[in-house]
Amino acid sequence: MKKLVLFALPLSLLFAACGGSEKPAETPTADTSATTPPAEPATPGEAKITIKVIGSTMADMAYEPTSTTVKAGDKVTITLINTNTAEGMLHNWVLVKLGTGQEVATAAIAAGMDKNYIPENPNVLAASALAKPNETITLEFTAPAAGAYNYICTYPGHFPKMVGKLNVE
Ligand SMILES: [Cu+2]
Repeated sequence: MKKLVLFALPLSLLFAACGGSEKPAETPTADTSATTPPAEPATPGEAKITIKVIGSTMADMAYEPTSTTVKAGDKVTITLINTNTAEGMLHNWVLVKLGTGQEVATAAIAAGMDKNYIPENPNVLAASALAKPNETITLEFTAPAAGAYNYICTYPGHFPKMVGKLNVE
């Protein structure tokens, strides 16, 4: 007798569970299909980025911002604004492979002023001219493959004060 009751109980529970779980099961399915359609166009476009050089001494000079993001294959235009007014405060914007800033900056000194302190180095991916005090210059290049890169100023003594990170998605 006791066994019968015990057997009957789980059965009724099963039915109750089935009836109750049927409706909630439909809702998650509908939710998942609703989140799939919004797709972002992956086509590379144009990225226009303005970077200022702030500060007026070797101690406080810096890029602003110190990090920025573009998409792989983007036609990137960097507008470099040298806000320094002190004579001799020249700056450039050189895109280098991540972590190679010191190597490139050292090679830049050997390259000299005649070459805008841009060394012939495989770690250099793009480089602007030198911006004089109060000067604004632009540089165009195609964003490299996805990953992280550094941008540095190769004017002697400005690295590692002047360093930033370019993230390519
Ligand atoms: Cu500089």
